[in-house]
Amino acid sequence: MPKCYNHSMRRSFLLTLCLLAVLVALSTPGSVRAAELDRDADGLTDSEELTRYHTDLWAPDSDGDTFLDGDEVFRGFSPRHGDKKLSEVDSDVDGLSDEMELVIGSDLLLADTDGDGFNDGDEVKEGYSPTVSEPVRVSKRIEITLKTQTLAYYFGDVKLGEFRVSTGKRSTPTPVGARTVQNKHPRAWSRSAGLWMPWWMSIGNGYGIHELPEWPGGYKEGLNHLGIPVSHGCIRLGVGPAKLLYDWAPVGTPVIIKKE
Ligand SMILES: [Ca+2]
Ligand SMILES: [Ca+2]
Ligand SMILES: [Ca+2]
Ligand SMILES: [Ca+2]
Repeated sequence: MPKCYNHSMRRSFLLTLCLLAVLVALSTPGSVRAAELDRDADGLTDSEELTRYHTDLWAPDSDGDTFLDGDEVFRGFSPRHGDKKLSEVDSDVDGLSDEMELVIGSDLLLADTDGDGFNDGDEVKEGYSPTVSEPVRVSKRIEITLKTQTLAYYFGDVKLGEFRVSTGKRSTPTPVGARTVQNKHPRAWSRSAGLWMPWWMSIGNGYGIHELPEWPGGYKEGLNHLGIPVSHGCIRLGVGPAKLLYDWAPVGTPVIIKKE
């Protein structure tokens, strides 16, 4: 009799242990699973939809343009604004595009992410972190790689973007080295070359970064020259990127020119 009693006690004890194990297994990794859950199967996890993209975690196509939220993000389009690109929309009108906010880590729908009284866009423009309420400085810099004919610009360690450029041809090469933006002019005239240089940023010794040049007769250097070193030594940028960089980089911004 006591033997039987012990046996049933042991069995219920083992059953309780099993039940506990199942409960622990369901609760602890459950929070991890919830973070990775993609309940509308659109390629974005629930937590990404809630905290990063501010999309509908129950609707795979939040803006109803027939494209899935995840596909839109993957291809650089906004999942909240029809056929607009992330770089073309500024959801919270704080001066930073949705694309920039995602790269920097600030909130798409909060104009003042860190709640310090300064808008995200103003903080980035002035060189402060928009995600830390203390006045933390973040350095800006421009890097040009001659071999790849590319220009990248950075906010701290974060690469904000990269553009194709045209640097100096073999007979008039762009010198490698570390420089700074020394002065700026929206439309500078080159007396030596006889051409206009829109969105001019001088980096010293007559060299500069500017938009594809324009001749007095109205001819503008073609976009097809970007990616090929054909300039007199300056760094030429396309229409769009030139003004973007001009507005973004204050006088004093370091400019690093590397061979490769
Ligand atoms: Ca989802
Ligand atoms: Ca969509
Ligand atoms: Ca914004
Ligand atoms: Ca702020």
